[in-house]
Amino acid sequence: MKNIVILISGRGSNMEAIVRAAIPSAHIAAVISNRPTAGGLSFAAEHDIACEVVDHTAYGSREAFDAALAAAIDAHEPDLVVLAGFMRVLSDGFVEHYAGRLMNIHPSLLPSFPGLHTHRRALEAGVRIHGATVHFVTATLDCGPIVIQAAVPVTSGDDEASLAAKVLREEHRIYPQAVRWFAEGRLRVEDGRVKLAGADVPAVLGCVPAIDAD
Ligand code: NHR
Ligand code: GAR
Repeated sequence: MKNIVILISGRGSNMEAIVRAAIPSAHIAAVISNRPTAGGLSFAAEHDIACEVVDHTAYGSREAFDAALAAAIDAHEPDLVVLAGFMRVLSDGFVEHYAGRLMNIHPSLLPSFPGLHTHRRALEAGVRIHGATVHFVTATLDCGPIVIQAAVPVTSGDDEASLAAKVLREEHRIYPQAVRWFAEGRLRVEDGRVKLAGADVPAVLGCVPAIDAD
């Protein structure tokens, strides 16, 4: 059984998807938020998962916040720490401490659009394919080894909200899958790339033309 600690900042729908997946080899030991008002905390409490808040506004520096956050996390002896809509950039020391056991979901097809406001930037860039990426976290923001990605088409009627909704549906599919692979001990990182032990998942992807029917 692998102990998993999930970090959230808001709604927590990815955390909810991971909890609902009821992964046999994964125990969700705690949900920790940096915001006391995060909506996801009530879902976690209702499911009898230990909930904690480490409020970043109470700390004078990023390092002080990260040290308090790490202490709260380590009390649960995690095998894996999952960032699920967690919105604070983490210091190099924090990332180093959790090397190989810290995962994030990012709402774009990395390496495109690292950072914030990914759906708006994808629309501005005119990409025809957008999506989400689960990756291991390294010190360089949104640059760590990729575990799984899912793509969605961008269509002419899309705005930021519709695109975010399409991508979020895929996030809820791929994040539990990535956590399951980790919990089953099937992931390893070699030369900066993720290897999956056992059968590969079949991948099917169409192409999305530039001409949309209006
Ligand atoms: N930390 C490191 N070192 N490396 C990564 O890859 C990280 C990370 C921390 C969070 C998630 C990430 C995302 O998926 C993530 C990956 C927050 C920001 C940000 O700029 C950027 C990327 C991500 C999360 N946050 C602002 C900050 O000053 C605060 C924004 C807010 O509070 O709303 O930290 O996109
Ligand atoms: C998700 O789309 C996640 O990919 C994104 O925020 C949303 C959180 O939703 N993460 C980031 O933008 C990280 N900077 P959730 O709280 O319902 O899981």
